Amino acid sequence: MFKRGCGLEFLLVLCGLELSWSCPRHCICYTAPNTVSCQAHNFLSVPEGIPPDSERIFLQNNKIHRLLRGHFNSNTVTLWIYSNNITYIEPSTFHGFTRLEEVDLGDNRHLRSLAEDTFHGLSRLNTLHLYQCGLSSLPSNIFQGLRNLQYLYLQENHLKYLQDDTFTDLHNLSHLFLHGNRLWSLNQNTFRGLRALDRLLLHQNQIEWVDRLAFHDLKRLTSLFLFNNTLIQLSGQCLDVLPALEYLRLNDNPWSCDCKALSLWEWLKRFGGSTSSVVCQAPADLEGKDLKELRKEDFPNCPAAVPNSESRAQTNNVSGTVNPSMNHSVVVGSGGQTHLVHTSRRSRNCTKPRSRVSKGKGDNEVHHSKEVMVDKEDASPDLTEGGKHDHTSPDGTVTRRKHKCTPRTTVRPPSGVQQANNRATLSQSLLHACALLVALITTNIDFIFR
Ligand SMILES: *[C@@H]1O[C@H](CO)[C@@H](O)[C@H](O)[C@H]1NC(C)=O
Ligand SMILES: *[C@@H]1O[C@H](CO)[C@@H](O)[C@H](O)[C@H]1NC(C)=O
Ligand SMILES: *[C@@H]1O[C@H](CO)[C@@H](O)[C@H](O)[C@H]1NC(C)=O
Ligand SMILES: *[C@@H]1O[C@H](CO)[C@@H](O)[C@H](O)[C@H]1NC(C)=O
Ligand SMILES: *[C@@H]1O[C@H](CO)[C@@H](O)[C@H](O)[C@H]1NC(C)=O
Ligand SMILES: CC(=O)N[C@H]1CO[C@H](CO)[C@@H](O)[C@@H]1O
Repeated sequence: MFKRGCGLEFLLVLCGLELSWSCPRHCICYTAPNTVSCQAHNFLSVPEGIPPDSERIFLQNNKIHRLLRGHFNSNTVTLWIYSNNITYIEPSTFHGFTRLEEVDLGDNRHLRSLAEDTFHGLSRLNTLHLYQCGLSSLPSNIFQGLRNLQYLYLQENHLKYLQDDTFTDLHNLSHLFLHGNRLWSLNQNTFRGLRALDRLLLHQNQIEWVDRLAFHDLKRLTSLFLFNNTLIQLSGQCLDVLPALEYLRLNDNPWSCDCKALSLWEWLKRFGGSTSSVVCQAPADLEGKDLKELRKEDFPNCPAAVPNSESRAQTNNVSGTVNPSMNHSVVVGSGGQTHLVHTSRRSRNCTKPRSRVSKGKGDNEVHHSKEVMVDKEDASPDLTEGGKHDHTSPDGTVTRRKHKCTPRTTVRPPSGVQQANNRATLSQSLLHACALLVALITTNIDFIFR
């Protein structure tokens, strides 16, 4: 009798575990790891009844409007909620979520702004997707304390300006995607602290201003994309501080190949990695030529070498002694917009404000049609995680898989879905098997114990 009771209880517990695992309506839940999958079901809000022990929550491709405290549980490790219509995230939504590793909030175009402390305390956060969120600015401490963050996706927002030290705590950051924004300047401390950064994508912005020290902490940077900006000039000294650089894209900028281009020309001669074309837009006699193909004779009457020692001294000095109350002067940008520029900073730029060049406006068209092909190539580089090792062939040429970098509006197949369906049917058949077994045992019990 004892034996019989024990066996039954065991079976019931086994079956009961599967039964009691609640799951929100229209969602699929499964275990190992505990997952709730509610994607693409026109949810207008986060469904109720998400089991508190859920580790992975998939809510992408719905129409969710708001994220509030209490919607999720601090056991969450992975949260995908991209391609919804989130307009508001309560600042405390993720507070105390110390297990959270990946958050995908991308493609929520009406989000527009985030509170400074939204991500505070997420010490395990590894990947943060904020692409296509309509962000026009970032609060200054928004990434504070995210020491484990490796992938930060901020592309295709409306960012005009990045405050100094925005990324300063991100000592582990490997990928920073900022392309397709409206950035026009990179300052001395814009990227301070990014000592592990491997890829910095800044293409398709309006960058015309790069501080000479803008890249000074990026000792491990291998890829720098600056194509399709409004750069007229970039001093070789800006790039000298990048010892690990392998891939540089500078095409589709209105380069001026006068004496100011000499230091870049010299840098390109020394550089052993892969570069794009650098097509000159000015002066008239060099228009359409690639800076890389020019010879020394193409820079007649230019002051001998780059004033390297002079600028380095200046550099060292400036980095320690920036006067915050310095003079301002107004620089009128190409689009007629005015920018405030610190006068003292001008002496250590790597670039030249666009307004300084008086000619070459009409040359834009020629330049564009010439470079369109290159740009198309560059528009979809293979730069996703793990791409690092498969986009360089032994001879050093770069091969690219197309569309790897396009935003995930068409979604990666959530790794759980297939499994989810299998699991659902599996647990059902398991339930049937259990019922059958229990029935069998109870009906034949006398026979068994006879
Ligand atoms: C998304 O939200 C915004 C702001 O509330 C609204 O104007 C827009 O119509 C919504 N879009 C969809 C597709 O629901
Ligand atoms: C940074 O990344 C490495 C692995 O790349 C990891 O071992 C380390 O724990 C991470 N976090 C910090 C704070 O360095
Ligand atoms: C350059 O970027 C802008 C957006 O900043 C885009 O509209 C334009 O098509 C791009 N130009 C090329 C040649 O790709
Ligand atoms: C810094 O600049 C001052 C003059 O402004 C100069 O006397 C000094 O030698 C400079 N220091 C360095 C390290 O270049
Ligand atoms: C600003 O510049 C002007 C002219 O260059 C100068 O006379 C003035 O002293 C400067 N002001 C400050 C605060 O540096
Ligand atoms: C080093 C360098 O290129 N400095 C330039 C910064 O910009 C000003 C004009 O705004 C130039 O005169 C400097 O030569």
